[in-house]
Amino acid sequence: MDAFTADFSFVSVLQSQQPEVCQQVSTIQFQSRYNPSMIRNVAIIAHVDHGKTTLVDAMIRQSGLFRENQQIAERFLDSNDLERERGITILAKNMSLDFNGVKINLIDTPGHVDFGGEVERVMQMANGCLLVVDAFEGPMPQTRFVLKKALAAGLKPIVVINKIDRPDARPEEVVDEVLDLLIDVGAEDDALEYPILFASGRSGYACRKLDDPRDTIRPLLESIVEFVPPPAGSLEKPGKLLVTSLDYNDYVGRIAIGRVFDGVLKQKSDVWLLHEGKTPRSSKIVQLYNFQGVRRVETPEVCAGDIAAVAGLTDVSIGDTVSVSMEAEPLPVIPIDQPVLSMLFAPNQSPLAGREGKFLTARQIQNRLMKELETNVAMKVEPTDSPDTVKVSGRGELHLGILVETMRREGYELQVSKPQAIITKDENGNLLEPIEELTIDLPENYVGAVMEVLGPRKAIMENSKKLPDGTLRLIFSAPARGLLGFRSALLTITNGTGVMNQCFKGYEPYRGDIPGRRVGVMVAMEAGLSTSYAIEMLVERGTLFYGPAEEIYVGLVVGERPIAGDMYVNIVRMKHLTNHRSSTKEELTHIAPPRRMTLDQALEYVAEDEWLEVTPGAARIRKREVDYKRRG
Ligand SMILES: Nc1nc2c(ncn2[C@@H]2O[C@H](COP(=O)(O)OP(=O)(O)OP(=O)(O)O)[C@@H](O)[C@H]2O)c(=O)[nH]1
Ligand SMILES: [Mg+2]
Repeated sequence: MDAFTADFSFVSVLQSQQPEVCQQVSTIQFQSRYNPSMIRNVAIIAHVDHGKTTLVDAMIRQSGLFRENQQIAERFLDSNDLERERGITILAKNMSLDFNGVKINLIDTPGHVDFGGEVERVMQMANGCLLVVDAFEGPMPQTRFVLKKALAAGLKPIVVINKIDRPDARPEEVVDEVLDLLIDVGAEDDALEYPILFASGRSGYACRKLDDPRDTIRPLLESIVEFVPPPAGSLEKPGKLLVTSLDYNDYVGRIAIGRVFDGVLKQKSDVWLLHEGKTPRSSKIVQLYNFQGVRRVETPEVCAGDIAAVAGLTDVSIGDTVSVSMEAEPLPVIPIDQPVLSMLFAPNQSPLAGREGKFLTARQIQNRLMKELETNVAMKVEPTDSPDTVKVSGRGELHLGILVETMRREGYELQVSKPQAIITKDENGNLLEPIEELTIDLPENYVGAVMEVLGPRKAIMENSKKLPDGTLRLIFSAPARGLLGFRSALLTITNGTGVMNQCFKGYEPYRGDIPGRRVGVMVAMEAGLSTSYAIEMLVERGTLFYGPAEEIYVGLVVGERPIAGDMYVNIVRMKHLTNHRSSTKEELTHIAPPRRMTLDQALEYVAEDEWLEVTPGAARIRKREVDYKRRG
């Protein structure tokens, strides 16, 4: 194991919150009890990839939490496998540091639009936020989204123009753009009072002016202490905590996390769970923790202002108030935006079902989904006409895709449908559909080709501008359903140079039919093992998804063809007369290898009359109904 993997596994342990293992690593002393005036709760918010996690990383490293010679993986906070593989944050995370006797609770949030629910959820833990903006890219759609959410939650931002080490950084212009954005979202009265800092999370420094020395992250920590208001709340009032996150642990079960708004919560004490419109439920705090660095540490009490984790509360959910008194009013909850895309989830019914998975039945799948709902607040699960099938709704392709990927890794097999935009009606019965703001940065010469693809998808160009490096930024409004699968189309059209971002804008009148994007597919009409003989004949008619000697069943989508319509093909055909099955790779060296789709690509590709079969090792697309008339 090299140093990197070693450290990563070590940090995974940290993140799985097993305090005993982590005890040795912290050199910093947290006080056992902080007065609310000595606490700052800060959410880090930004557009995807603008450097939130790296910045939090720098603050934690420089706060003396790790031994000096200790090697810690970059962005060690993005600790789950999918986060590391994709280089993005999926779940918001809590950690804290002690800066000159002030406890700073940091909440790292995901920047990808699909995980916006996570950002909304944790806003209520914070009293201020760092609005991080990339010094080259400037404010992006999600910057606006998270800023609006923060202002709505009453958080005043500290603006951090980040990545100023970038050779193409243009920090002064980006400051102006951020001020424009602040005015645009209605924060003009205070906009000029917000502190602005310049930083490079990766190089580990922050400064108030561009020509200040660039050697430490301290100015950022000082600004937090100075500018973020300490949490309100009185130590005298009865203890009250608002649950904003849930976590699990094999030893203690469900763990509720949130800020203590008033009073003191004590270990082993009896409490009430309150929720607007529900009768109070009596419960008990079995274990109590607060955050010290990247660890959760058991503590006899947590006081107003601090963030606590509580184990032992049966049936606690996000949005509940944990209260010492039954008579107290439940704390208000910020509403979460509605999902915009939905997909059907059912047990895998393919002929190859059950070969790889551990969990196969409708009941197992639905229980897993119910568990997901407890923490994934922006997700919904509803029954359908078929008892085996449920409709799962989320914020976007990635939100749903990550769930499917997580389930397959846990050993589930399932089949899912093409994601569909959730269409509603206004009071007059007119159809409304989710509309996204789409931003595309691309070299000028590809504009024509991109417009050609976006036209039929009912996108309307709203704005365009030239960026300092000569690329163009085009801003569209487009139906969410028209953008399904657009990301890969854009990459193909622009030879990988186009960058797109989308952000939910709102429900608007339905923009009319969008023609299917796929031309035609080849569908297997016989079951068996694919043969190189058949493949050799079929490659002339399109692109195949399977190579020789693979298991094929009737109805499996085995390739794509450039002509509209489904074509039923025999990919298991053997050479006549000799009846010789040739499946050796050598004979096929002159034939292009099959196109293998990742789960994400398959989710984009699957059509309405098909299922995507997902198992721990495979993602196969198949027709729901096999058209027997057209076979053979
Ligand atoms: N040049 C430069 N690159 C940086 C800096 N900070 C982060 N990056 C790079 O930017 C990319 C994104 O960094 P992250 O810290 O994961 O960004 P994030 O905002 O947490 O991303 P999400 O959580 O997925 O929204 C990584 O490739 C980092 O190495 C910086 O200060 N300078
Ligand atoms: Mg991150």
